[in-house]
Amino acid sequence: MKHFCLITLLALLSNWVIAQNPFITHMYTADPSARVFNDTLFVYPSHDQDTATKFTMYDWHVFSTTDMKNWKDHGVAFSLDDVSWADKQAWAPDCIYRNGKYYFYYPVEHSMIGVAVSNNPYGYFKDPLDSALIHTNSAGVICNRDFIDPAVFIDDDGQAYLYMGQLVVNAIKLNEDMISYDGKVHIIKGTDDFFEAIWMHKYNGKYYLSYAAESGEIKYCMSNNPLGPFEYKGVILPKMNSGTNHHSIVEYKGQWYMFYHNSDLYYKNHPEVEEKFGWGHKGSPHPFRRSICFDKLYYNEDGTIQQVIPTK
Ligand code: FUB
Repeated sequence: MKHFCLITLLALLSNWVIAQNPFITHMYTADPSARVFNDTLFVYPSHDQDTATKFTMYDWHVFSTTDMKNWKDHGVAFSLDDVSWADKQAWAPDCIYRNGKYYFYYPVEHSMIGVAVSNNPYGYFKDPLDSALIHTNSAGVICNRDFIDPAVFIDDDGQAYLYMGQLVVNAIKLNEDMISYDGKVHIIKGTDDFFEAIWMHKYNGKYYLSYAAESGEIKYCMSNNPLGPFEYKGVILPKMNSGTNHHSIVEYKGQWYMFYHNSDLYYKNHPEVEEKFGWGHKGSPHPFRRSICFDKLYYNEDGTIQQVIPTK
């Protein structure tokens, strides 16, 4: 009995991780989408394998906190094992709540977006369609590149949008059921140097589209309309030491935060690998083991965003 209690206690403790940057250190995580559901902040990242030398990812964990210090790993929320129509590249996901259910949008095989549904924010999610929600061939749009990095947004009037893409920002209007759309793909204009990792949020009535630029920085633009056109505003996060840059922006308990990833943990765990170019430098190496971080984000009085300073 004593042993059982000690083992249970240790197992519970090992599920909780004390905050720091990176704030998840027992596994590699990337591409964090942060969401607030019922006063709890949830993070939906992708999961870099411990030995990865490519973006070979297979499943997604969910993490949560109520104090920005103690994080709970809820374990695998969804996995490619439960996707009948794809078997590789479980990349950057996102999740949203609507009408009593949680909708988990996930990209696979660098070209398709799926949706999985659960009654709670940490899964386990189930694929109701048994096929992609959208893929580059079904979209009927020529040359809008790959559908990756889905970012979901529900406007105040109840219309839900799903943004996705690499090199081109694509958006669809989701139907009320959140697992189908009206058949049209909108191409969003006004970004500068757009590469990938779209995030959409609204602040004081304005729409903010932020993204990873080809320069490696996170940049943003603003509009009065969720489908644009947008006006480019500037850089809000420097290039990281992780090859890729990917972020999300969320308000929690009155404070705005930016979540992002870097490869500090990988370099710490692998001192034999030289961090050749360091923080924010052009041409940094491209480790496929990344770790999620967060820092506070502030707006200026005119609604523009101040550049986030990454803390260690
Ligand atoms: O994690 C795989 C890919 O790397 C994501 O889809 C991109 O945004 C980049 O972070």
